[in-house]
Amino acid sequence: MDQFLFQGQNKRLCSNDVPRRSPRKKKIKMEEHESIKEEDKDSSFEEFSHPIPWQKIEAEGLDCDYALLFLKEEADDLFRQLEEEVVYSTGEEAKVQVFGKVYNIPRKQATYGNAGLTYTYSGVTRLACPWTPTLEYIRNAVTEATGQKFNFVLINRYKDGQDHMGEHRDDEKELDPSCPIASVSLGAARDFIFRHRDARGKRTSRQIDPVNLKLAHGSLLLMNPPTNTFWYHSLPVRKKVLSPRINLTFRRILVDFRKTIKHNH
Ligand SMILES: O=C(O)CCC(=O)C(=O)O
Repeated sequence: MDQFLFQGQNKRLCSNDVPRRSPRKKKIKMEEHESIKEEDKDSSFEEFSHPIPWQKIEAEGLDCDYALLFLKEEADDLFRQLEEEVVYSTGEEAKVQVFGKVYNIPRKQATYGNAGLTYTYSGVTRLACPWTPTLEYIRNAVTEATGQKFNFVLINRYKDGQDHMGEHRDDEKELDPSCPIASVSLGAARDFIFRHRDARGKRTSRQIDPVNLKLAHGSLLLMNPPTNTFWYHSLPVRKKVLSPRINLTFRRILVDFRKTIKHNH
C-alpha cells in the first residue's frame, strides 16, 4: 500500500528547502496574459513569497502536490480566527441527500465565495456567504503559492475523530475541470485516503492500492486534474483523534449566469 506520511510540523518552511517542482511556475506559463511581470522574473527561489517544499504524489490518474503552507504559529492563529468568523449550517441546511434519503452530515459545513455563487453537491445547493477577512487571507496565500484563482470555498469542521467524510469525488459539473482543488488543513492531523474508481467495493475490476496521506496542521494539498475523475477520497473515522480540525477546499466554480443569483443593490 502506498503510504505518504506528512505529519511533521517540524518540517518548517525553511529557505534551504528547494521545492521539487513548482505548481506556481507551471501556472504562470499558462496565464501569461495575467502574469507578465512574474514571467520576467528569474525562475528561482525568489519567485515564491513562501519557500514551499512541494512534494509530488502520483499514481495512475492521480496527480497531487503537497506542502506546508503555514508555520505552526500562523496556522494556530488562523484556526482561532476561523473559529470566530465562520458560521456553519444548521437545521435543514446541515443535511445532505443520498439516493433520495436525507442524512445529517457527520461534521459541520459552511460555504463562502464570490457574491451569488452556488454549489450543488450531495443533493443540496449551497449559496456562498461573503468572504471573511481570514478566508480572503488564506485564499490569497493559496493563490500566491499556486498561481491559481479560486472563487469559492467549502469548509468542513470535524469536532474530533468521530466526525468524518465518506468516499466521494469532487467532480460536480459546475467546477472548472482545469482547476485543481486546493485543500488547506488546520488543526488535528487526519488520515486522508484516495481509492481508485476501479478498485472500490467487493467486486473490484482491478487491484490498485489506495493512496494514504496524513494531512498536517497548516498543510496544502492540491488535487490536480484528472485526480477527481479517477480517484475517490475520504476522511475516515479515527477514534483516537480528540481535537478539532478545519478543512477548506478552495474551488473554481464556472460562472454560469443561470445559476448566479442576481443581487439588487
Ligand atoms: O476534510 C478533508 O480533508 C476532506 C474534504 C473533502 O473531501 C471535500 O471537501 O471534498
